Amino acid sequence: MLEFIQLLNYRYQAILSQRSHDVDKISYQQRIDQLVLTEAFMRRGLFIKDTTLQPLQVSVIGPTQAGKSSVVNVLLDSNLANVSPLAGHTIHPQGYAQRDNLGAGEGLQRYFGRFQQMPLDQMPRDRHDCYSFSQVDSKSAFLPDCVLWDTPDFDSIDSSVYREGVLRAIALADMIILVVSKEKYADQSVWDMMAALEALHQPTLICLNKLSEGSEELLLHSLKQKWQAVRKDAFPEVVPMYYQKQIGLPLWPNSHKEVLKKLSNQVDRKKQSRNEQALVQKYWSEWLEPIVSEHNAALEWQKIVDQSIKQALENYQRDYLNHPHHYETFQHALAELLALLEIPGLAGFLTGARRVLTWPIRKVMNLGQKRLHIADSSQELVLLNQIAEHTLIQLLDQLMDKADAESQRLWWKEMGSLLRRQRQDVLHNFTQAALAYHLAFQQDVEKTAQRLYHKLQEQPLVLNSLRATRVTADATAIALTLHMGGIGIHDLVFAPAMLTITSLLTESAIGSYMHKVENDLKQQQLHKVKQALFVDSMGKFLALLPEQLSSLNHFNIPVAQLKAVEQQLTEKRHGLRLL
Ligand SMILES: Nc1nc2c(ncn2[C@@H]2O[C@H](COP(=O)(O)OP(=O)(O)OP(=O)(O)O)[C@@H](O)[C@H]2O)c(=O)[nH]1
Ligand SMILES: [Mg+2]
Repeated sequence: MLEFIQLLNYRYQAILSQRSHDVDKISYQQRIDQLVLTEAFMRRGLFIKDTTLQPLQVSVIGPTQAGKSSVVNVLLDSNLANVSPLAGHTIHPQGYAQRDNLGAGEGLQRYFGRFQQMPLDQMPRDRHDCYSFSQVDSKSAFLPDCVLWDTPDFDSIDSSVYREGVLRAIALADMIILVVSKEKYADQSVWDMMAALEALHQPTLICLNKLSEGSEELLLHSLKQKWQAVRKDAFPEVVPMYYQKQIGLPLWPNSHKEVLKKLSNQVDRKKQSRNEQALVQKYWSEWLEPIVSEHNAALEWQKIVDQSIKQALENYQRDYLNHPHHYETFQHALAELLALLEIPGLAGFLTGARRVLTWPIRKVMNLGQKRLHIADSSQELVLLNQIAEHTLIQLLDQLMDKADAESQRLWWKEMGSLLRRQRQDVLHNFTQAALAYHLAFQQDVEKTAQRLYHKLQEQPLVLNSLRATRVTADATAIALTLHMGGIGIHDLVFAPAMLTITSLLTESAIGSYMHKVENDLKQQQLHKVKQALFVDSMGKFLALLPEQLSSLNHFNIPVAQLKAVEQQLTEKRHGLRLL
């Protein structure tokens, strides 16, 4: 699951950077934030599992200039956190562990991943992928044993560049201290953030900073309303803070000395994996919305492909198998039959050729060459290639229509250019597959001839009358010429002698058997053409086309992968940590 969240995050970021013109930037950015937060929260799951003696992690968060760094200094009784009147002063997560917490930094680097740990006094202002971790000498009167994190703001103009650091520092926390000032507490960014954090179930305290005498009660009331508008959990305790001009720091009131220690009793790390699962479920359908749209487009594409293939096969039947003039395969089988019959009168017609040929003819024919020659002159192959070309043209037209009219325009547009680019290759592969089918099918043709031959042998009358006619000898000569490459199959079909033989057989006692054999042959042919050419060759290529879409512009997450992850989400009731 963690890997899948990372993958989603990468894809969202890539797509946002490539296609900021045609996606809803704001919602994409929100989802990226949710993904970063969720990923970090899951990493926290690993962090607290690996290091069971981890001290509490407490993060001080809030809008810029609310006084976060000042509150950190007050709590630690130090001046380590840099305070400045310039907005966006703190730009890195900065952790402070109290003296007794030796080893408190253990596992932090793993948690922060690509963020680099740096000494506090060397934090670079031009890099945002770092954090610091320091030990503080003093022991706080207000804090339980913990690592206290000062964090960057999440609302200033520049905050988007260091937002990931903020989210990581937030997701790490067992407890949150939200610092707001009277100027900032009502900002939308504060309440958007607090709404997003509800699913993390972190016990929270609010510091209401920069208070002036007399404003406290009114602000408290308003603050509570704001909280209740975005969160269902109880309104947290609020620490009112007034400024101490002499020391330049706000004062933590003595009345609230124990508040953080008390709050730490509410921390329950055992609920971590359940909370992770709930967090993922909360956003799941929102994150997957564009992925599901891609899947729907792919399904629609598959329907279009299936329909085109169905149409192509109908054309093949209409223009070849069932076409009275074009269909030649069965005639070819008849020609093979005549060769099998070895008509005695043939010798006279083949005087020259007989000397060259050693009878029976089947033994001397170079089968491979014969087959190639037959394929060369095949009307069927010409027609199949035409149908393939026509099918691709129609598919391209449909892709263009979709790119003009539907949602997922870019998806359809890119599918169109992918297919256009590869059209020649598809056709080439189709032609090769058609040739291979055609050559292999000669075996079926020969088997058909055998079937007829055996039938004829059961019918000596028909056989004898066949042998007795001169026209049979003519037809056989033509059939042999076909074998020798002297004529093409199409000429054979129209040769008068062949036509006569065909009608002779059709009208004979084996006429209905002939029909049956012809129909069987057509069925086999249809089946093989469908499977080898339109399903295995063209169909497979077209079905896999969406997978070739660029992962920079599209999510390209296969349905099966999504299904597997979704199953994890519903099945693992004990949480995601195991995944
Ligand atoms: N008047 C008044 N000023 C305060 C108070 N607390 C902090 N300040 C001043 O407000 C300014 C900002 O304080 P910081 O603690 O740096 O605020 P921050 O939230 O860390 O700000 P960023 O790191 O920039 O996001 C500083 O000049 C502080 O001296 C307060 O309670 N009252
Ligand atoms: Mg600061």
